[in-house]
Amino acid sequence: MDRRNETIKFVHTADWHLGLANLSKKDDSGIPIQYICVEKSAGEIVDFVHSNDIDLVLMCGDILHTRNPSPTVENILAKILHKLTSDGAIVIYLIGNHEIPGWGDNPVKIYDTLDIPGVIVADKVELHKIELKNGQKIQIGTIPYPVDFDLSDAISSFAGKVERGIPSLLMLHSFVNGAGLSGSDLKLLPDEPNLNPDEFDELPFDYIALGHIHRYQQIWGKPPAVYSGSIQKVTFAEEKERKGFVAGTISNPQSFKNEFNKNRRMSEWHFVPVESLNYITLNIDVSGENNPTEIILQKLRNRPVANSVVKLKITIRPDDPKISLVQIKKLAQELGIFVITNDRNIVDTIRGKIESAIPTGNMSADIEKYIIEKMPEHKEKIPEILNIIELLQKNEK
Ligand SMILES: [Mn+2]
Repeated sequence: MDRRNETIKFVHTADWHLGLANLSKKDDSGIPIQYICVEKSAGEIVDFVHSNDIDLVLMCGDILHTRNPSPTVENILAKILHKLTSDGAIVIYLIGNHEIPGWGDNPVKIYDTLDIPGVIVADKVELHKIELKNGQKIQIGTIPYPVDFDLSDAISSFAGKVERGIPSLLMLHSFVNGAGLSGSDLKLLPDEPNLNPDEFDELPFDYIALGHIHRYQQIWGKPPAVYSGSIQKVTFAEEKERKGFVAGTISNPQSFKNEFNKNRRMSEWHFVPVESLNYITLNIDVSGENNPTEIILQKLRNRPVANSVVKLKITIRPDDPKISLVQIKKLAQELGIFVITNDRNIVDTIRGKIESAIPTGNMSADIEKYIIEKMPEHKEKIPEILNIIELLQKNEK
């Protein structure tokens, strides 16, 4: 069937950070659990691409977490790209800051070298003219993360090149001022390359696909400029966020028989959520309780926390009975919780609470306790220090 005048269907995704493993949990074969989570979310995108007959997949950068991925990570990506393109969809893979090599080639350059059908690697400012599986033509401007060029210059370079009358998209990996950050974007540097959203105003594109910020949002209206956000939560700061991708269409103006927007095609899009690893913080106050471990176990049993990373924030007093981490970990395993933060954090959380417990009001006793816990190497100086405190207190009176 000739679909040249029909709607172009696209999927827009970014910031998979495949290869990030900041949790210690691994599967039985030793693969970090987060690789598997990304692969699962990507699998949802693959299913969507196949069941909706998608023409084009826009991957807007930082799909890989590092510029030198392990063979396992490379192979997971290869499997996904193979599936994405197996029904004729074209994938454009834009290079984000995490994929820029210090020297030499980027980690997906091999797809270019091997001329893998359906995969286009976009590692420079360029206008790609592409024919899609049904014969439709599309122009795609690509702006990778700006290391050695100016963003505004890159954007304005397309002005004279984009042909009116052919659908056009822009892909960009960078920070746009005013974007709402995701909990995992909080480490962005203040001197991050950026541009103002009004620089998009009236650009000759039907849709601007953005990557870099991990939160789904529209940042400009004419043409629409949208961040798809990331597909997996990676921090507790993202507890309440939704992760997913964007699915959209660009309609040929011929299918609009009215005067509306004659010069511009009509683009529509919506957010498609995917399943993400959950991050959950449980605040549990066991101060003054006789059996704090049982209270914590009960709280865990009562919450639907499977497929989650759970952080326990426990409030406990120094004289309360000790908490059994062994029992907590055993239950966590039974419940299918991936990790209870990492070992050290939970110990620190508990110990931290003990250390910062309300002072007794007896300065000498508090200082003695502090030195024993925090500065054991100065333990033998305690009598001397306490003497000085006593003298000072006397002088005060
Ligand atoms: Mn990025």
